Amino acid sequence: MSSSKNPSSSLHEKAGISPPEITNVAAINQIKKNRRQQPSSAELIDGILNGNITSLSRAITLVESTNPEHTAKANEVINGCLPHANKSIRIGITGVPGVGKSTFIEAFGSFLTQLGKKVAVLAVDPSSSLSHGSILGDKTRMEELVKDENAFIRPSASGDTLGGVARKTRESIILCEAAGFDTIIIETVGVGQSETAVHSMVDFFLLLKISGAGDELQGIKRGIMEMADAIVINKADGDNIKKANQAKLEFNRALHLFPPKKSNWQPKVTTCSAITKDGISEIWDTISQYFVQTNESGFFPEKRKEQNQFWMMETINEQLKLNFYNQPEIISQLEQNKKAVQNDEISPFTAAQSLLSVYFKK
Ligand SMILES: Nc1nc2c(ncn2[C@@H]2O[C@H](COP(=O)(O)OP(=O)(O)OP(=O)(O)O)[C@@H](O)[C@H]2O)c(=O)[nH]1
Ligand SMILES: [Mg+2]
Repeated sequence: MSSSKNPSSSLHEKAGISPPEITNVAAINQIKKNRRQQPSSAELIDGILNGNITSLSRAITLVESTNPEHTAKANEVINGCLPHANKSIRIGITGVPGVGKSTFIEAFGSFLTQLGKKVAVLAVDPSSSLSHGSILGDKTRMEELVKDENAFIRPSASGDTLGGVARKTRESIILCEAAGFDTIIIETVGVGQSETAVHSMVDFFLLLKISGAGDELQGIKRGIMEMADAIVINKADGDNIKKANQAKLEFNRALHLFPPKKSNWQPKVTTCSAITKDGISEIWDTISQYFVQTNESGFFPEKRKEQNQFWMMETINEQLKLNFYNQPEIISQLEQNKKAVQNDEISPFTAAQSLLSVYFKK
């Protein structure tokens, strides 16, 4: 019996029956043509520098790809775009789910495009591989902005590690800037370390809040308060206005207790409504003020230089870690060593050392 010879294959052909000819020549030619149509990196760079959105999207797809060939091409495109990037303001926006980030970005982004700005919206959300991209998920909340030809919205790269997602977003920032976007908004959910990652890739960090029952400062992480350049109390409309103003007072009082920032910028607290659009223009005034003040003091360009160095080191750390954990020898010995540590058979230090020496002897 032929199936016993090769039980794993389901592609047995009976002798005497010739395989079907591939007849759809037109389809094959189309596939070949499409392959040829993949633009070269020079073409992509050219397209991006001319503000072509298709080129921009294609380049971001390359950045997000895990295929080494794509990564190499993405690197060429990024290097070609780098001299044309940097002329922008990068704004990070964070806040817990439901605070109104998407609605706010719709209102704020539309306000900016009406001022003649070109706005790109990106996201860092390592959990979005589950929800298929938080921004994409609620593109309906950004109906106006999605249609706006001066806005570009890209959902979060579906993610492996936070480091991976953050790197992809940072590279996408460069591409967006080279394509002429002068205001970059990076959204993140208030989960885990993603806020710290976003903070280290933006110039201005905005924390969205809503007023609660007078216990505004409860449960808010000190680290996030320290990172914020502005705290905006959203949903200040209808019956909520009074409570929002009280929250504003409370946050202001709390912020004054923090030591001065390295930027010498005194964080501002404002209220707004992403629905009525009250307070939206004041937020832009605050950000513009920050831009002027930190450029005059030299802090703005200095911070970007520091961030570049930070991301260089992060990339090295990330790659080293990946390389270590992907070695077959490490994979096969790691679990064993973990168990031995758990059972007190070996000290954590010795266990780590033995794995590291396996790695370094390679
Ligand atoms: N009254 C009022 N409602 C608002 C305002 N902004 C947002 N909302 C409502 O709050 C709800 C959540 O808004 P989203 O914009 O989806 O909030 P989000 O922070 O993006 O939420 P996630 O994407 O889940 O993290 C929606 O029902 C909005 O209509 C506002 O300024 N005033
Ligand atoms: Mg949202």
